[in-house]
Amino acid sequence: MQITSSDALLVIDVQNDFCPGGSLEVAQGDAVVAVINPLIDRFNTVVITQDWHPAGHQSFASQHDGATPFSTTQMPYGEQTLWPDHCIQGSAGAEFHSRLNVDAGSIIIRKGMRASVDSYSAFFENDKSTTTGLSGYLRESGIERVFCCGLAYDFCVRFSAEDARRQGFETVVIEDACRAIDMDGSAQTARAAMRSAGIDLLASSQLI
Ligand code: VGL
Ligand code: ZN
Repeated sequence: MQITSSDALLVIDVQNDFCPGGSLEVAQGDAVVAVINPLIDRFNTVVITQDWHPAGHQSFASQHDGATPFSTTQMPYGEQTLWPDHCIQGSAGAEFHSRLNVDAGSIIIRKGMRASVDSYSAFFENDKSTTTGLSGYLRESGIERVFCCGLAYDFCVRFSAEDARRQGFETVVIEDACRAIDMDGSAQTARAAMRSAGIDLLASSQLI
């Protein structure tokens, strides 16, 4: 598959808290950096997202009496997984991985900033109606196809890819440039859901 000027690379949440040693660590999360940096050089448009929560965010298990991380609760907008505190605005855990080539990015989109609503997708918050403006940015940049990579495959990458597709972009997930949290088989569920949504799943070696 050939990369063209109407393609964008969407680099999701490559932040310290999702890397080994972070509060919501993803196994080998840091390994994506060596795959993503060379990709960043090959796209004209590179969108980098940053999970950016206020302290006391309602997606944190610590904010719900007796709740443990990775359990679920009911929010006004539907079911929500409760997470360990992570990616708190201004903290070291919210910083990008130190070797990610953030300087080559065209735009940085922050998400999850409202205390009462979580945001997995780079396009919409979990209420499915509040937008980040990313769709408009991509359209005005002449983008027709979006390539997704980063952390975590089964949450923010999956939901961003599904929204990209729903917004009418051709959508590709570069699987070796992702790592999954994989709770209760969520990586396999994500893969099947993305496939049936018409999202292409491929390896970085298939890009020329
Ligand atoms: C993410 C859970 C909570 C992610 C962000 O980047 O996949 N997952 N916040
Ligand atoms: Zn988060």
